[in-house]
Amino acid sequence: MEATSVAKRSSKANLFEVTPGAIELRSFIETIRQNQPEEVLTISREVDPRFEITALVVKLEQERRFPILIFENVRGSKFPVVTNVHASRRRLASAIGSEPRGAVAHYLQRIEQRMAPKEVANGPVKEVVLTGDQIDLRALPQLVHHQDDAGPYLTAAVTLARDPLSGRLNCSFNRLMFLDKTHTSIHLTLAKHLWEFYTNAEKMKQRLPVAVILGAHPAWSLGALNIGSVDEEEFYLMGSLAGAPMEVIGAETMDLKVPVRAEMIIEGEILPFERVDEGPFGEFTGYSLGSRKREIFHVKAITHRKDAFLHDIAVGHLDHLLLSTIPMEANLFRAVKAMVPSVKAVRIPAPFTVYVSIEKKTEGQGKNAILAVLGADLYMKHVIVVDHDIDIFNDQRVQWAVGTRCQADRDVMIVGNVGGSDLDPSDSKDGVTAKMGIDATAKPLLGRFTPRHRVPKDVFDRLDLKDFVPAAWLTQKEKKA
Ligand SMILES: Cc1cc2nc3c(=O)[nH]c(=O)nc-3n(C[C@H](O)[C@H](O)[C@H](O)COP(=O)(O)O)c2cc1C
Ligand SMILES: [Mn+2]
Repeated sequence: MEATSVAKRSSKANLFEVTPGAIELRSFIETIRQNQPEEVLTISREVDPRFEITALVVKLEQERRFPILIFENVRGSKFPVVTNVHASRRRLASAIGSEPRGAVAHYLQRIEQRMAPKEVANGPVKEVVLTGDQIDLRALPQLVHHQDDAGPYLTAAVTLARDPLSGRLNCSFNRLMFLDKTHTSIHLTLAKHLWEFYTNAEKMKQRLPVAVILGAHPAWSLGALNIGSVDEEEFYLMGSLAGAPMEVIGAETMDLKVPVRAEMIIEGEILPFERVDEGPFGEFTGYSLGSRKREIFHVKAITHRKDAFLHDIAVGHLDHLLLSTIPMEANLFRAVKAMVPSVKAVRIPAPFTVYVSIEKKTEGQGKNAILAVLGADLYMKHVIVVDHDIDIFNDQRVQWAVGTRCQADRDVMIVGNVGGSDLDPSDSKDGVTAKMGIDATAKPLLGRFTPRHRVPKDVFDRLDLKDFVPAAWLTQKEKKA
């Protein structure tokens, strides 16, 4: 395998044309390449978009390496492919100007303010404008990610749409399966915002115009994934998260303004009343699933940069999981804090699962935290709440708390027949699921719970191991460790 690390190139040899200081994905990658050259790997050898790109992500993952990957030569397409951009928490946090540990707090702080986009007269995403017969989606790299996938998919599609009733804007990620030159399917989770807009349009027998943004700066992607009220328009949080207004320009075929510094915009409409077989597809759950009749997206225009690349997300791998986790944790932290002001941390360790630590000050707050989580996120299914002395980044400590502070008949809440994710392989009811909360806080309060075993502090502080154990034994032990 001839893999050329861009680290070996001169620092002047930009991968793509970049505008210094511009908020755009390519400049973000270029900055990473200059500061941490080992985190950007350019592969010049031709790859088959069918499985090979994902296979290389998986092989690198097994070596515990998570670079941004740039595939210069993708069989069957003139567009290079960039993937794995979000596979490092440090990289993602840096996109919003944060350190990895403070990313959730920083995210919440930045989205407190909406930032209006700035309209500009022209920009790179309009360098090539394709309409009518010029449109051929098959010119794009046809990535098939996993073995049982129903076909090639776009996985880094950020959708922008307007509610035909309220006029509000929404952004989200939605997977698109290529169907033909001008059609894809689109996966709309039931009860999520784009589905809500779509059902409003369908009721009015209208098509729903959608602009698909490809090649989003990671701060925009984190903004698109913000979870909140349908009235919280993600479009106005993307600039806040990036720290500068998004530059936008009118779309060709619809009344929407799109980011000029994206790599590509696909404009189209979701058709009312029409459905097509979509899926199965290897998803964030780690399973291949989800074959259903789903909506159809009809493409009306494609605009892109002259030297555009196709942004892919290594679906079901770290690239995907880290990206969606930060906004979900931020939303849940905010939601729990509204009920339990002394919440300490929130972590999503596995699909549909969340750990929360709180400094419980009054009885019942463990269950308040559970209710807050289950009321604030469609996907979350299992919630474990622990006291603040438990490090929720350590699964073993969480299990210890469940084992020693929880009585199932008193502390476990189960609510059946609740809306959830239609991609949960354990349910057979297309997204209708059971939700469970485990209150593993000490009852009634940690301070009044059976004490932990401990040696008296004065004795502990007084003793020095060296006075009791031969020095040679101590060093020997250290060497082994
Ligand atoms: C890479 C990626 C792909 C996703 N694909 C879909 C999808 O196909 N359908 C969907 O409904 N949600 C998908 N999501 C999740 C939604 O984008 C996410 O729940 C979003 O917050 C929903 O927006 P809303 O709250 O405005 O409805 C995906 C998320 C990521 C990170
Ligand atoms: Mn929304």
